[in-house]
Amino acid sequence: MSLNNFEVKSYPEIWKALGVDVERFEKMRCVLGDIYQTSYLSQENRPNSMDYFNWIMSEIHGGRITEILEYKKEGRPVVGTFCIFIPEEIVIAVGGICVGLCGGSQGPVPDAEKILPRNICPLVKSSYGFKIAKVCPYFQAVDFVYGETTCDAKKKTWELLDKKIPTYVMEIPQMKRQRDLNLWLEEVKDFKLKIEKVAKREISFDDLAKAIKIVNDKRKALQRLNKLRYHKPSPISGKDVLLIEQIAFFDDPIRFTEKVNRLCDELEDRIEKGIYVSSEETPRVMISGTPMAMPNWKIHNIIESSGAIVVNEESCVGTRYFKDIVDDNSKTIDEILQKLTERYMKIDCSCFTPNDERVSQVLKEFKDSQAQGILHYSLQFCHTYNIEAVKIKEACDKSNIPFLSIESDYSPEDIGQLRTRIEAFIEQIKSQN
Ligand code: BJ8
Repeated sequence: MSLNNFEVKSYPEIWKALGVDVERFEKMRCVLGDIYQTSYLSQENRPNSMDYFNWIMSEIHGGRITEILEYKKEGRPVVGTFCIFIPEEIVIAVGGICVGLCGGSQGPVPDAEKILPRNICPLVKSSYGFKIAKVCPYFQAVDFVYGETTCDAKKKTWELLDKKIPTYVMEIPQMKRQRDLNLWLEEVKDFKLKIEKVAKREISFDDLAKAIKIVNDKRKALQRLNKLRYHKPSPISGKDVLLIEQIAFFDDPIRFTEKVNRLCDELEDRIEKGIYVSSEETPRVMISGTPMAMPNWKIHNIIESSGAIVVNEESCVGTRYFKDIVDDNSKTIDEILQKLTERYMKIDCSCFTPNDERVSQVLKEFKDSQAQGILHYSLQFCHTYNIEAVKIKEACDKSNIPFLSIESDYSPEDIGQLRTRIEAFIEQIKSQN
């Protein structure tokens, strides 16, 4: 796709039927198209298989929405989520669709700030703002949403969101003792009952086993992609991998897996032929911290336009989403639910205390990705990640790993200041290697 012919396509009729504020959304669509064009299509030497993901972006507000509306007509539930703790396998098991609704854009934040306090996480404000301003076709298309009790900003916002769209909440334990695992298993079972009730059908052993395979395959494809980008020099940019990790939250899982695997085949071929997007000398940065929901490409844009490359995202839009798969060796539905629960309890979100496994995981991924420095990214006012950055820094200091901690929101105001700090960090990496 060339630099000049990209646009996020317009579907005013569909949006109108969904109750979207069409006039305002039309402007947001154009802005997204422009940002995508300058951030993504200006990259040189992209793999050809990125064409599929360009196409997904051009159809992000139409093609996928049309598919989702078709599923709805067939009575398949469409569930909006905000956290990788919501077990999508159970939604897929009833033939439903899971759509990640985390907001990554500044656009609707002022709408949210008319109601919510200003000093809370931008992800929560953006997500809530999208709903109250009616500027997200996905939010308008879902039947209901499932929140969770991970952080205070989210769990209290669900109470307000429930007035706009039915909002159910899963209780996520804050520790990982046996009694917490028991509680989580009960929550997973309740989630299954709720989804069955909405879909008006029971989930069989085969349904769940099939869904687990679909999601395991998706996570395995993402693992494969991540392993390939770890190659030094990298055959694909960090920005492109971030985009794919973001698309994983709303694309059809089977098609997505096939396209990611096709891209991986191409990357293997590139590595064999010595085709890369960076050189041996390009500084390699790993990002660790809070999720970057689409279109939050700010940090990647700065790093990759400053002569470095991002080689890993230790994040929920990143490895935390796909590093673990469900053990598929079960004989009964109870056993599957137990294994599913165990898999989800491996998520090392900073909402847990203690959460020392995350520190080890960060160090492991740093080594695996052949990174040369860690940039800890925390969304503004995310207390748990901000505080946990202290422990990550201690571990980096001990191992002599260049470390930079950044706290930012979605506004473009801090870009200049961030660029100065990131460029200095890249210089530090260069001087230490
Ligand atoms: S498992 S990281 S997706 S909760 S909203 S905690 S950034 S203050 S997103 Fe998350 Fe699930 Fe954990 Fe992952 Fe902080 Fe903002 Fe809260 Fe956030």
